[in-house]
Amino acid sequence: MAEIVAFSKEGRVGVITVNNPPVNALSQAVRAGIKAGIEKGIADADVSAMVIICEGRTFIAGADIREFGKPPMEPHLPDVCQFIEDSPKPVIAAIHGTALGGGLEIPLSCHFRIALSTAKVGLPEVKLGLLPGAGGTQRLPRVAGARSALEMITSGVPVAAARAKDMGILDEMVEGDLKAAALVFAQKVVDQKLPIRRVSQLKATVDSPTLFEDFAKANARKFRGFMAPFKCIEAVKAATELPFPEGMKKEREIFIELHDSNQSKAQRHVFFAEREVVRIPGLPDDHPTREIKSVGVLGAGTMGGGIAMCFANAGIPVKLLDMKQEFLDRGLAVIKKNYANTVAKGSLKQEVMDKRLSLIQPTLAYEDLKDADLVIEAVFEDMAVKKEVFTKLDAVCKPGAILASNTSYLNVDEIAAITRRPQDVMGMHFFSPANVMRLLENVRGAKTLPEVYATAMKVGKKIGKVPVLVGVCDGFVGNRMLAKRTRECGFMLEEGALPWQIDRVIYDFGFPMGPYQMGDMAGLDIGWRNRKAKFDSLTPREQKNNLLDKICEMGRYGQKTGSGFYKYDEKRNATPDPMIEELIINHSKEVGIARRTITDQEIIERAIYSMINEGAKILEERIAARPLDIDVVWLYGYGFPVYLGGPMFYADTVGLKKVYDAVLKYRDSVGAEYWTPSPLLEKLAKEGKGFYSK
Ligand code: T1G
Repeated sequence: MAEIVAFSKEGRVGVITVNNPPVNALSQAVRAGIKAGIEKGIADADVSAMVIICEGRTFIAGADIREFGKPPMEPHLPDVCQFIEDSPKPVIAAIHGTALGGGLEIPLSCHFRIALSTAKVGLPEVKLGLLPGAGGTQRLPRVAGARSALEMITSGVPVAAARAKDMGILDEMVEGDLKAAALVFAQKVVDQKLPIRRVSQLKATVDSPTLFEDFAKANARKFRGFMAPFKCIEAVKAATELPFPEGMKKEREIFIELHDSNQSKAQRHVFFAEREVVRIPGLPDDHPTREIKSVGVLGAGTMGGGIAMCFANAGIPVKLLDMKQEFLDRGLAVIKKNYANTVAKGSLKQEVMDKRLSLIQPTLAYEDLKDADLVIEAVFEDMAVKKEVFTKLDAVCKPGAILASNTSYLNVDEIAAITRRPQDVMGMHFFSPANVMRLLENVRGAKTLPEVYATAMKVGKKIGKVPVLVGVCDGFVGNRMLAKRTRECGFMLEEGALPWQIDRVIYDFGFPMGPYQMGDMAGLDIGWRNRKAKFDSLTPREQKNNLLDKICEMGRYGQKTGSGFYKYDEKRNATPDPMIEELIINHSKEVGIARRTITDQEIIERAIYSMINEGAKILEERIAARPLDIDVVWLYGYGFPVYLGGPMFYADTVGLKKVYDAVLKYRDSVGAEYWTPSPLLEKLAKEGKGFYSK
């Protein structure tokens, strides 16, 4: 086993090489190894300068996140950084790949920093609900200025080497052999007797007396609900006001506060959940999969067009089929407009847009799909139409082609059953807009082969999605839980709440917007159509709760018609509509419900705990294999606030006993047919456990 940190000498240069795959995370052994290497270099009279460099695909990518939550072990990273900076001999950091978090704090404590032009450097701790905890908030402002440091630290977005050099973070950008370049640089430092520059002794520049307040105000919306970004601002401000040692104390205080916070625990959970979710329990990571070299997409509408873009963006050729040329023309025009908008924003080059467009071939002929390795149908949400389409696909597509439906709730097993290849049929449920939303629910049918859904998981990742494997039921995971929230909010309107109160509470909880503003934006007619399709399966109370029907019957479909639950001005700004309030009050009278005050807490419990209870049932039925699958669905498909970790992680934070007691309360007040407690929730609550506690 190669040494995790090796010390070698090249002439008069001591080379400290880190080799801790996969990303050279700063585990205890790495921290101790770096410190030991610096000690050796200092002690060795033949060594005049030192280089810190890494093997593998990247320079250090940060502290070892797996160590968080465990008792910290010495040497602590801030102390290692200080030890490097105090070295009497110059230390040069040689960076490649992505030097992130502690992986940039180590170079900042070095006396010089060089990087390959392809490297990136960043301080992404804020994405974990933290702040750089080893001097990053104190040293970065001293080399790059307070404003650049604020932007980097509160966004967590890495910067490319060229930009980092302009900012003063890097001394030199190099090409080719990094180690050779580092040795040349080190020798130059020695030969030219370049003075040792300790960043902590520099002064952080502030380009405006109101920089920090202005920055907080300008980013208030973006940082809404999060603790860490505001704490980052506080720490950077300290770098401009306090001597370095006091600033470091301030940073340490804040780091510990954030580290112990529920928000950071949630965001660290999300970091690992997003990576774990693509692994299928019980299936080895290297389970055989089918190669997807070409794809067919049926339906050139909003969803089909977005799906086609996903594959073209990943360089996979797509045949886009529809029934009429005019549908294809319209679909391609929308795709072109989407790409053109991105080019106009400067985040896509024209030649890349042209290349991607060239990969999307429109066609009217099923015959053209005969060689496709995967075909995804995104036609009208009607079982008869789906069956007709799959019958044709089954006849045309080659053996081994995977046939997937983008249906958002129809029974995938019923679709598979009309083909001769049910083992190759599954659901691939994209979320609108498909070329933007990262969630992909891969629905495995009763007969779907593991090789088939393993392929869907792999290709989902390849096209930049966060794929979650789910089972067949009405609404799979996301929409099944959403239906409970929608029902409870509809009931609360009858009982005393108003749309704008519910929207405020759900928005303040952390969602991008509340259910009624969301409905107005998506178009109320979609929900209305779904309600009519399912009307016979609704309970009598749900059938009589016809507020949505009444609003749609007035032609009020939401933003696109200028009014829905809200009124909209020409800029689509929403205003509560007294007419809707009157309609709701009259409706309560019609259904004989005496209106009462509904508290914000009740709205949270009935909107969110109803989903948690349903999530527990989804786990019992093995529609989702793990609570993290449910969390990921809600984080990436519905905007569940990341600092709460997803509905199941949030439930653990609240405490399952509290959730369970609330479920019993609403079972008695709203009705057992809506609030039957999940046996799993009951069991865990009574055992004092959580969904995640072992
Ligand atoms: N610690 C532990 N494991 C890590 C890790 C880390 N920092 N980063 C990645 N991994 C694992 C990851 O779980 C996966 O494991 C494998 O490496 C490949 O990762 C004191 C406190 C570097 C851009 O936040 O952004 O420093 O699933 O699939 O897509 O101030 O990983 O294979 O078992 O993501 O090529 C700050 C987090 C830490 C960087 C590579 N640093 N990592 O992306 O591979 S806090 C970060 C990333 C800190 C100091 C503070 C990405 C990547 P497995 P991957 P990738």
